[in-house]
Amino acid sequence: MYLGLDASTQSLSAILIDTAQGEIIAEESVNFGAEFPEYGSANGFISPGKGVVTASPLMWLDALDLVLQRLCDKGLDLAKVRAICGAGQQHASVYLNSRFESVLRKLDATRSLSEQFASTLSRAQSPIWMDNSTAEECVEISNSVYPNKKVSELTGSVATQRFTGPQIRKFYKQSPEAYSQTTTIHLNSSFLASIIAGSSAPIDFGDGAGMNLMDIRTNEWNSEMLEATAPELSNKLPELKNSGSYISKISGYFVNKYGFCPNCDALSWTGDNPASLVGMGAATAGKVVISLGTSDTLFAAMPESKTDPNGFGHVFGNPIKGYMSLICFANGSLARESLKQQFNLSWEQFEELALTSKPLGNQGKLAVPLFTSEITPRLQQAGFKTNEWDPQDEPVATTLRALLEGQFSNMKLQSEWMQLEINEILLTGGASKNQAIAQTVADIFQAPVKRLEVSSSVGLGAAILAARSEGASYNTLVDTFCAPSAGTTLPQDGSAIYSSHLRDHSHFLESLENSLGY
Ligand code: ADP
Ligand code: XUL
Repeated sequence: MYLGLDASTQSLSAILIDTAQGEIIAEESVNFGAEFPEYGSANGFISPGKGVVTASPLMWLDALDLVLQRLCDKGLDLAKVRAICGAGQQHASVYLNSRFESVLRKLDATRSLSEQFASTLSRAQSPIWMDNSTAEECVEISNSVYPNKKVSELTGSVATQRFTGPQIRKFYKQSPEAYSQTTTIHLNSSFLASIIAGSSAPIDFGDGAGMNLMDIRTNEWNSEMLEATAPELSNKLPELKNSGSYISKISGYFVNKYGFCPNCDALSWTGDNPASLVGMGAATAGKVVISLGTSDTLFAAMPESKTDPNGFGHVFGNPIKGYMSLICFANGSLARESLKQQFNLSWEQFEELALTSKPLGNQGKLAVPLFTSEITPRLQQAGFKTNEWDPQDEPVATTLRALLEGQFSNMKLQSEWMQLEINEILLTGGASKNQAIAQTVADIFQAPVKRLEVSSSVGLGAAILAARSEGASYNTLVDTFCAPSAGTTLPQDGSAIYSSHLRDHSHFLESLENSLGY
């Protein structure tokens, strides 16, 4: 058996696969907001203002303990797990002091992880991918080292607010003493991999590319980018390695507490999007994935690195081979939830209303959700922006359709630089089961939409990387675990409407960029 862990924005999930039987043995999930109200993070994070968005790494550790406990409570024999891999929300960084390594080596199975690691943090909260408080640092970095075009060619992205380099620079400027007490900076993924291994883990090329610090051509830290970011940074970063690399045998903590075998391998983790690429069976070129988790993302394998001339898209390492291209939208599930709450709807009612609201194209009533500042394109927070119509004068269904058409028209327009030939779309993430959402994706992209049976393609991708570490072939694992679920394919509708709709949406976005761009 192989264990894949998915440490996402709102939850930590586990999936156990049996490659001999070709079966998924168990899926289990712990929601941060519901299980740990003491952290005050209903959706997995806190946002105290000024674009700052953080989460407690101790909350992630409590969730790790709880999800493993739940697997044990189900009667699963974790001694059969041969290797563990995982994936974390990208860009989130964890700041650790000199006690970290010694606590890692001497973990006590009678105490919780959070209790033991509390004293190892040199920064109590981790900035996460939703943070956009580093505009100044992005400008400083690109001014002092290379112009943004070169930063993008070198690191895969222009200097980007949520990326770890600008976040580290802000921490160094605001809290120089705490920065100097920081001996190691991990990502969410490499931090949790370290805990499982009981020793400091590497950062992989998938997640490393989300930092504005790694040279995507050589997969090494770039010394100029490091120097432009903060002093002594090269001493504080772990080494870089491929995802799913062997770190060590599992820490004794997990053997004693949850019954893992001491021979179980602890592997290096990756980011949630690179893992999802693997778990959707899309790590080889030709398939396009749209993931609707807390963030909405669109990504695809890319044999050669090609960067976004507009500066919104990213290139990350692909855990199987080569690269992946990605665009990420901040007004994803949380924007849909916002309207769902405002109109007091269940997801079933949301689905029904959005599905029945015809005609496609919403008779020209367009919308761009800006409940939080958008990153693709860069637009300031401004609520639900419409092209001169008032949602109060319209049925709820019209507003829901405007929201969904707005989200996916923007996604289609922003994906053009990737020059993808889209013959079908693989849809995943919490919102992918919603028929109205899936149908809107099919219509706007004018391609059929397929979905997988598993709820977490991220966890499945991690479990596949774990199985691969013992020699299983990726193609065989994909054939076994990643077949689209029968009966879930949705064909597209409305081709004539959507070409003119996209043109109108593009003009609307341009007008918003003139007034709200940052
Ligand atoms: P993450 O991995 O980022 O934590 P998930 O992939 O678990 O996120 O997706 C969580 C999101 O899925 C929630 O924010 C919720 O808005 C959305 N969601 C769950 N069920 C539905 C549904 N039936 N329709 C639309 N959205 C849904
Ligand atoms: C990708 C991004 C998000 C996070 C959280 O660049 O910021 O998709 O990985 O899911």
